[in-house]
Amino acid sequence: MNNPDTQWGEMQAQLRAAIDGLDEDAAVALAQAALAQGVTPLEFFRNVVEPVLTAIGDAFSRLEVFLPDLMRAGVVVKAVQTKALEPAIRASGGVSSSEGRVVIGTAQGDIHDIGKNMVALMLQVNGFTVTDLGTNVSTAAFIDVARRENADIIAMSSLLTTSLPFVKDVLARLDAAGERARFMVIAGGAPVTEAWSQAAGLNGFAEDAVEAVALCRGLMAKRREAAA
Ligand code: B12
Repeated sequence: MNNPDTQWGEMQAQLRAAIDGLDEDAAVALAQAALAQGVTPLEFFRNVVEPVLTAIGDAFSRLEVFLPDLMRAGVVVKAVQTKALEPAIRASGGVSSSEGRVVIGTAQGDIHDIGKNMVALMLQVNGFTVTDLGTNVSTAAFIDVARRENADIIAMSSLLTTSLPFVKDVLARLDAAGERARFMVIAGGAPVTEAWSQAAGLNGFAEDAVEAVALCRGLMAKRREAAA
C-alpha cells in the first residue's frame, strides 16, 4: 500500500458506514477487496475492525451512541469475520500436529464473542486443539469440560467488569479441588490487564489473538520441560 495510514482511515470510515447502515454485504465486500489487494486478515482485523469497535465503544461510554449501535456493530463484524476473515485465515493455516489442548469461552454473564472467536481461530490454525464453549460459560462448565477434554489450558474471555470475578472463580474452584497445577488458566478482553492477571494468579497475559498464540506456545513449552 502506498500510504497505509490513509488507506486504513478510509477503510475504517467505510466499515463504520456499513455498521451504521447495518449493511453486512458492504462490510464483507470491503474486507474481501482488502484481502484481494494483499492485506492479510490479521492486518484488516487490527487496523480496521478493532479501531472501529473501540471508537464505537468509546462513543457508547460517552452516551453518544446507544445499545442498538453496539448491536449493529456486533452483527456486521460477525459477518466480516465468518464470511471473509475466517476462511482466509483457515486457508493459510493447515498445521496438523497438536500443540496442546485449549478449552475457551466467554465468562459467565458475558455474551461478547468477537475477540474470543478470533483467539480461538488463531489457536486452531496454529495447531492447538480447541474446544469452544461459546459465551456466558459457567465456572462449572469450564472446569467440567477441561477435565473431560484433559485440557492443558483454560482460556477465558471477559469484556465486562461484571464478568471478571468469574475468572477468579475458576481459579478458586480449581484451587479448592487441588487441580490448580493441572490446568494453566489465561484470560483476555478489554478489562484484563497484565497487572490484573498477575494479581489474580493467572498463568500469563496476552493483549490480542496473535500474542495469545505465543503465550500458549510458551506455556506448553514450559509444561513439556517440566514433564521431561
Ligand atoms: C460489540 C459490542 C457489544 C455487542 C457484542 C457482540 C458480540 N457478538 O460480541 C453487544 C451489543 C452484544 C454488546 C452488549 C453489551 N455491551 Co458491549 N461492547 C461491544 C464493543 C463495542 C466491542 C467489543 C469487541 O468486539 N471488541 C473487539 C474485540 C476484537 O476486542 P476484544 O474482545 O477485547 O478481544 C481482543 C483482546 O481483548 C484479546 N482477547 C479477547 N479475549 C481473550 C481471551 C484470551 C484468553 C486472551 C489471551 C486474549 C483475549 O484478543 C482479542 C483479539 O485481539 C465494546 C467496546 C470495546 N472497546 O471493546 C463494548 C463493551 C465491551 N460493552 C459494554 C457494555 C456495557 C455492554 C452491555 C452491558 C450494554 C447494555 N447496556 O446492555 C451489554 C452486555 C451484554 C452481555 N451480557 O454481555 C462495555 C463494557 C464496560 C465494562 N467495563 O464492563 C464496553 C467496553 C463499551 C463501553 N465502553 O462502555 N456489546
